[in-house]
Amino acid sequence: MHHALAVLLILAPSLALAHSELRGSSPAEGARLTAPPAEILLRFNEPVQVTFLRLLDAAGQPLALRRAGDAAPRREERAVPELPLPPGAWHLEWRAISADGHPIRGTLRFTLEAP
Ligand SMILES: [Cu+2]
Repeated sequence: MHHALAVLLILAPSLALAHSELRGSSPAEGARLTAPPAEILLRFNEPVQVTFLRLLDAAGQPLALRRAGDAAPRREERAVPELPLPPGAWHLEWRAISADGHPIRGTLRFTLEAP
């Protein structure tokens, strides 16, 4: 096989099937909130299967989250904190299966200011 064609055939699938991406969230990355969020929303560019969500305070202590949906792939994943968040720095760790079947992950950081 011609060498340039072989290279094209190897590269083409990975170009066509890019990983899904986080496109937005609520709270937004780096947000400074004055009231506890009623829910946390992750918005992706295409449906993904979220496999792991963990909300941690500045000391690394988790606060329980209730997932809003079932385990089906979705473009928007919602979770509700089971208690109102105390003020401080928070981060949400997430993992998902991208629409192309690959694992993706990220961390969303926001701060809840003291009243
Ligand atoms: Cu991928």
